[in-house]
Amino acid sequence: MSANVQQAYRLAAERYREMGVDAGAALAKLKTVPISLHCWQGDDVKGFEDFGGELGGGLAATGNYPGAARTPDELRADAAKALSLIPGTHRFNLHAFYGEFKGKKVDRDEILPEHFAGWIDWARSLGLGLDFNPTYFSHPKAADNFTLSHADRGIRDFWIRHGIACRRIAEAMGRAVGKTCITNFWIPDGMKDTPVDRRGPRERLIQALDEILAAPVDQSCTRDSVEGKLFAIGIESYTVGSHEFYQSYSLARRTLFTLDTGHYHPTETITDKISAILSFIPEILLHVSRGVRWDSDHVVTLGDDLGAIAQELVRGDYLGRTHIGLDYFDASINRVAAWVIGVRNMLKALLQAMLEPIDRLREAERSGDYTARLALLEEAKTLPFGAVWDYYCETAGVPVGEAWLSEVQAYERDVLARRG
Ligand code: RNT
Ligand code: ZN
Repeated sequence: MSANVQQAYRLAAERYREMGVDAGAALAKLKTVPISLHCWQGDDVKGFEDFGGELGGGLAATGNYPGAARTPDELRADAAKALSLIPGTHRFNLHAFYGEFKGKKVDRDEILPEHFAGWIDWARSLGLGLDFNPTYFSHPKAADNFTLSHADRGIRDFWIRHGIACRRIAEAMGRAVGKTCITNFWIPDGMKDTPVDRRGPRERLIQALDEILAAPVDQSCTRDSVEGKLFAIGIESYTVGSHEFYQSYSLARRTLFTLDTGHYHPTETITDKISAILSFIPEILLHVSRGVRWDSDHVVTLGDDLGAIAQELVRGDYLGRTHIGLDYFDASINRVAAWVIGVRNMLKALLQAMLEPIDRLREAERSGDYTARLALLEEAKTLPFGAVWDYYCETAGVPVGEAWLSEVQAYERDVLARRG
């Protein structure tokens, strides 16, 4: 272990002790928090269906950085590289169209656990939990941006069968890896221009979801979550599965509820929603993303928005009830780096929150001393958090500071650059 890292940590821990904070306890806690790494950053949300068309559902991955994964083996290798540069034990989040179909046309309503056997073996070999997402976009039957709420019964039924197939796969995944797999439902359904019937699609969506959830699965292996959204490109005026729709649905049907940080008005953050929702819904799923001007899904950076989310989770003692996943796709930079930067930032934000002088802050607030609360919050920002983070990386056996970048650069040279 580097003497500098160790010495800096010793001094930092001392400084934190003066503030009433136990740095060692924070690190022990951080170690227990898994982040779900989203498969779709590795290939710009393309998936592995051989009949897959363009990225649909109003999603857009922009940029043409070379080296995107083209096969499941490449995606696994890239993700494993990223995970080797991130401290802790994490999870991997798959979309249904990332199955291994071996050149066969297996339609979305025909997918089976066997198409994910390669992923399950890989996850087991790395000790990863798995999460899952039905894919309701990039498909001819989703071309008009209606799926589960489609007016056509046949199309609706097709997507209902897809949802059921996905829950069975998630169940198999959860059972095989021994960690509950969260199945996240997001559908693109909505309209470019103002509809005259907002009610019909919502009623159909409720019915379709109810039919999907009626299929029995072992809840210890998989749990369901529903993700609301404000709008997408080409779906600007009406989203059937809005925030209010799914918040109500999850409360009524006892599913989890997914908050994606990019799915609100540009100045609206999810910080205040966490404690409000967790007052009534037992567990939430986060899609941590970064919208720049719109739901642009930029790589997550360590800023105020991320910090505030982490603080809410830590201060409210919500980590045990929150599944943290990332959701962005930047095709303009090295995709392995995009993963590493985002997960390391999520962990840094959590660590920073765990290192807050929370007892003193609470005491200041309780006694009405808001001057001290503000002063302490601001002083806490310059406490030597970086030394604690470096020490955590070093003890976890991953690169300290920017040292991970040269590993990604070497991987780009030796592996990514050789892809056609
Ligand atoms: C779309 C949702 C959804 C997707 C992924 C690919 O706006 O955020 O979660 O990003 O399922
Ligand atoms: Zn999302």
